Amino acid sequence: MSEMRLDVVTLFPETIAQALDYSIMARARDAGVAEFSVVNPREWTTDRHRIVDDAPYGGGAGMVLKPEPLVACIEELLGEDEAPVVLMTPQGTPFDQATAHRLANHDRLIVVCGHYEGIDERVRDLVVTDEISIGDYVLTGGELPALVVIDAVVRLLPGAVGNAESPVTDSFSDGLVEHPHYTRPPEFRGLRVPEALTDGDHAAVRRWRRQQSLLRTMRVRPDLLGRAELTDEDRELLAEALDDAQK
Ligand code: JDK
Repeated sequence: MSEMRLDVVTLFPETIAQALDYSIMARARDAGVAEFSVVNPREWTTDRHRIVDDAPYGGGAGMVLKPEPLVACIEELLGEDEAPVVLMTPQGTPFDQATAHRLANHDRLIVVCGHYEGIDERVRDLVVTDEISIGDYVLTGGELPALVVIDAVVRLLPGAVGNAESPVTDSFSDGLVEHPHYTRPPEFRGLRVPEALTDGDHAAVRRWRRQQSLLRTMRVRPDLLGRAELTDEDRELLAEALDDAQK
């Protein structure tokens, strides 16, 4: 089990460094599961004014990140190693749990944040291996998306605090959203915990959870239900629930 090395390339290193100093990232670092470094491509500029951006060729609003400092920075980080170089961008492939698993299988990862209107296309051509979007909305930069990806990847690493068993039973690992959760008290403001969970019948608990998971997925994520591989029991549980709802 080897420690994963994660490098984050950003013009705003304090944002990333602060976030890395708490939650799962800090605990992973303390546990020797992951090692983080945050680098600023401005350090790789060679001009007196340390300029990282410029106006877009062809005109238009906003600034574009120049290729030289970014490529020099990423190439120095890589050295002779091979590692995914992930660019955060609204134009990327939608991030999902399967991508998190794939990235977690590498022993190194370089995440490039970007800012302004984007980066010079030649950075993509030369060093970027993956382009990832965390969703169809536009943020001001790649820093928050990078933290989302890093959090999702790091918690999958062997020895990461809290990953003892959860990744296997995680929502999405079977393509459905999770069933509802309850803890004490048995009644709160007139709302009772479902009897199936308190009767001590383990088979009933399992069936109830599966049924709730299927119902919820149908309600909030019909796209997932369409892709999920349902068993005959799943179909029966769903039919039964829909039947009950009719009454
Ligand atoms: C990295 C810069 C800000 C980029 C122009 C025009 C329609 C927007 C602002 N999932 C997700 N959301 N946002 C990001 C992300 C934004 C970033 C950067 C990631 C670096 N920005 C930005 C592009 C535009 N573009 C067409 C979409 C505006 C990732």
